[in-house]
Amino acid sequence: MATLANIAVGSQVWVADPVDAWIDGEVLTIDGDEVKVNCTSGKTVTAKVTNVYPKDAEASPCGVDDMTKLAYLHEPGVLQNLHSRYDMNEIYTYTGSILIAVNPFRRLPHLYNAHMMEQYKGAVFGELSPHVFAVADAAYRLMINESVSQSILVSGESGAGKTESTKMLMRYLAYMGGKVAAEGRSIEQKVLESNPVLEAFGNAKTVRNNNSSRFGKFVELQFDQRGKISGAAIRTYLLERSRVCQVSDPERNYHCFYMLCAGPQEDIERYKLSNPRTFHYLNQSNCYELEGVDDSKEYFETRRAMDVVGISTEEQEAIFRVVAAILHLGNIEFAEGTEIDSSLPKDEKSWFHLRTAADLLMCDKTALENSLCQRIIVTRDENITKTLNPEAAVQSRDALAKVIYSRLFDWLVNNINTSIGQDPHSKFLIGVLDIYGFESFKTNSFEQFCINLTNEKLQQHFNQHVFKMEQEEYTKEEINWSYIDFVDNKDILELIEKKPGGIIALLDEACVLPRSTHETFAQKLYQTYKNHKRISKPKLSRTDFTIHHYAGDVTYQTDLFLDKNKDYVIAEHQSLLSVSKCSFVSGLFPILAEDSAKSSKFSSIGTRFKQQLQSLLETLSATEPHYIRCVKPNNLLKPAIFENNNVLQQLRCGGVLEAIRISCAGYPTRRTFDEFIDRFGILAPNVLDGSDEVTVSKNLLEKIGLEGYQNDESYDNLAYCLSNTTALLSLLHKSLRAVGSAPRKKPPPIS
Ligand code: AD9
Ligand code: MG
Repeated sequence: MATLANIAVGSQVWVADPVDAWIDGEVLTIDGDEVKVNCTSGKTVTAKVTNVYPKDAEASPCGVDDMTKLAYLHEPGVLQNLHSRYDMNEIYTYTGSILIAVNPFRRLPHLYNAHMMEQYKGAVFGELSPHVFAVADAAYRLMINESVSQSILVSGESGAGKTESTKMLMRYLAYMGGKVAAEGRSIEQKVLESNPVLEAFGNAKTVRNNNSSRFGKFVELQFDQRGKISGAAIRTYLLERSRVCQVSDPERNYHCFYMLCAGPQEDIERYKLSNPRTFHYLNQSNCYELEGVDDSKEYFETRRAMDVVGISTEEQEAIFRVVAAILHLGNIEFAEGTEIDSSLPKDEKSWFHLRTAADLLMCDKTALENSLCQRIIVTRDENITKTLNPEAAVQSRDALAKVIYSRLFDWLVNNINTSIGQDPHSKFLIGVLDIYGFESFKTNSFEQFCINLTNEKLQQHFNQHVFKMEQEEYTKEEINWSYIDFVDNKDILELIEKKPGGIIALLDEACVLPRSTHETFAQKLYQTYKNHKRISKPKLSRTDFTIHHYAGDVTYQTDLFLDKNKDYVIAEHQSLLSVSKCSFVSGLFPILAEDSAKSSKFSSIGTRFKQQLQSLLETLSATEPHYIRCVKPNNLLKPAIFENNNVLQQLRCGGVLEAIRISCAGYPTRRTFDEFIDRFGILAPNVLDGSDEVTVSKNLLEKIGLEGYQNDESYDNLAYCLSNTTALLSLLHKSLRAVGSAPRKKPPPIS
C-alpha cells in the first residue's frame, strides 16, 4: 500500500482497476488522501492513496524468476511478474520455495525432454530456471542426503495443470530412481503406465478441462537405501460416481466408454455395442469426440498400458465387458407393470438391453430384472416383496451402474498396487499429491463440501509449513523476527470435523435417524451454529448454508447431502452380482460374512473421507513438503491469454498471496550485497570506497538514515522489510529525477 511518504508527483504506481485488477501509471497530483494517476492505458484515474501501490519503475520487462527478488513484493508486482513471464513462455516462477506453474495450453516439448532432465540432475535449487524437474530433484536429493521422506503437493483449480505437472514429476523421479529390471517390467515403468489406465477410467471431459481427473490421487514412491525405486502405492480419493449415469452438455462420461465404442469390430460385436449416440448414459450430452483425440487409438493405448501394469488379457476382457454391461443397463427403460406401483422393462428394446447386460455380467436375467424392479423387505416373521414404480426402478438401475463402476475403479487401483508391489523395507518415500483445488460454483453440493474440506486441511498444512520455513530462514541468517499475526483456519476444520457436533457428524446423524430430511438437517445446523463466525444461513434460503472458507464464501445446497453421504450397496444388487458366473464380477462383490454383514454399522462417505484425509495428512506430516501451485490463466483453455482477476483469485485460493503476506511481515526482500550496492550506490556515492561489500552496504544505509534491515557478515544476503524497500526506491526515484534520468552508473569495483 502506498503512503504519502513513499509516493510523490511523478511516481510510478499501480492503481486498482475493476477490470484488469491493477493498472500502472504516473502520479499527476496528490490532494489530501486522493491521488490522480495518468495510466499508461490512456485513462486518468482518481483513487484513495490506500488503493495505490508504488511500482518498481526499473523492473526488468522479463520479470524475475523468484518473487522474492521483486523490489516490491505486493499483489500488483506479483501479478505483473507472472504476466510478463507468461508472455515469454516462462511458465514457471518461484515464490521462495513454492513453484508457481501457469498452464501454457500449448505443448512445450523442449521443456521436458531427456536433455532437460539431465540438466536439472543435481543442479543447485534456484541455479537453473524454475521448473518442476528442479522441485523433483530437490526432493530427491534431500531424501538421499538427509534421509528424510519428501512430498510434493500439487494444487490448483480444474484445468490448471496438476495432472500434467504430476506426470512430469513422476517421470523425473523414475528417471533418477529407476533401475533396469532383471525380468519383466520395472516398477517405474508400471508406475508411469498406471497414469493412462487410471485416466481412461477416472478422467472425463468437463467444461473446465477436456481431460479432467474426477478423483484425487496420492502416489507414494518407495526407495531403497541406494535411492532406487523399490515399490509404490497409489491411493485415490472420492471418484465422482454420478457421472456414470448423468452427463450434462457439453461434457462427456468417463473416457473408457467412448474408447470401447471406438474399439475393434470384434469387440463391438462381442459386446453388442454401437454408436455412442445410441446409449442413454452417453447421449444426454451432445459431445462425443474430443479435439485432437482418437478414441480408437486411445483404446489400444489403454490396453497396452494395462499390459504393462500387469492386468492380464482375461482381466482386461472382463473389465471391458463390465464397461459394456453398464452401457446396456443404462438403456433399460421401465413402464408401469400390471399392479399399482410396479414396473417392468418398457419394450423389446429394453428387454434386449436387459438380456445383454445380464449376459455380459454373467448373471441370471430374471434375477437382474427383479433386482431392478423389486425390493425385499425383511421382517421378523417373513420376507415381503415390494414392487418399485418405474421412477424408482430407474433409480435402482442407476445405483447399480454406479456401484459396479466404482468397484471396478477400486479394483483397478488395488490391482495396480499389487502388481507394482510394496517394499516393506523401504527406507524413505516421495509422495506426489494431485488433488482437486478449491471449488465454488453456482450450486455446490456434497462433493464440493468434501473437496473444500480437503483444501482447508491442506491449507492448514501449507500455512504451518510456510510459517516454519520462514522462521527457519531467519534463524539461519540470525535475523530477529517474530511473526504474531498468523492466520489459522483451525476453527473451520473444527466446525466440519468435530465429533460429536461437527457438520459431518450431524450429517451422519441425519442419515440414520428415521424421518430425517435435508430440511431437518439444515435446521439442526442453523440451531447448533447460530453464532458461529464461519457458518451462516443465507437470507433467502431455508436449506442452504454458507461456509466462510479461507479462500472465500461458499454456499452449499443440502438437497442431496443425505443421499450422497450414504454408502451402501442395495442388498438385491449385492446378492445378484456376488453369484455371477464371472469370477471377476463376483470378486467385485464379495459375500460378507453373516456376522459382519449384520453388525456392519451405517457407513458414511463423509466420515470415511474424513478418515482418509486424516491418514493422508499423517503421512504428509512425516515428510518434508514441496509445493507446486498450478494456475489457469484463462477459462477458454487457450494459449497466450492471461486474465488478471482470474489469476489473482487463484493465487488467493492457493494461499500464495497469504504466503507472501506471511513473508512480508518479516523481511521479504533479500539481495546480495553486491546487487544492493549496484542498485542503491547512487544514493550515497561517496561511501563506495574500497571497503568490503558488507561495510559499504552498512555505510550506505547509515548515510541515508535507514533502519530496519538486518545482515550478518557471515551471510550472503542483506534482508530488509517492505517499508525499507519502499523508502529506498522512493529515495532512488527522487535522486534519479534530480540528476535527470541518466543511466544507472555502476559503482566502482570493490576490492
Ligand atoms: V483437473 O482438476 O484434473 O480437472 P488439472 O489436472 O489441474 O485439472 P491438467 O493437468 O489435466 O489439469 O491440464 C489441463 C490441460 O492443460 C492438459 O490437458 C494440457 O492440455 C494443458 N497443460 C497443462 N499443463 C501443461 C504443460 N505443462 N504443458 C502443456 C499443459 N500443456
Ligand atoms: Mg487432473
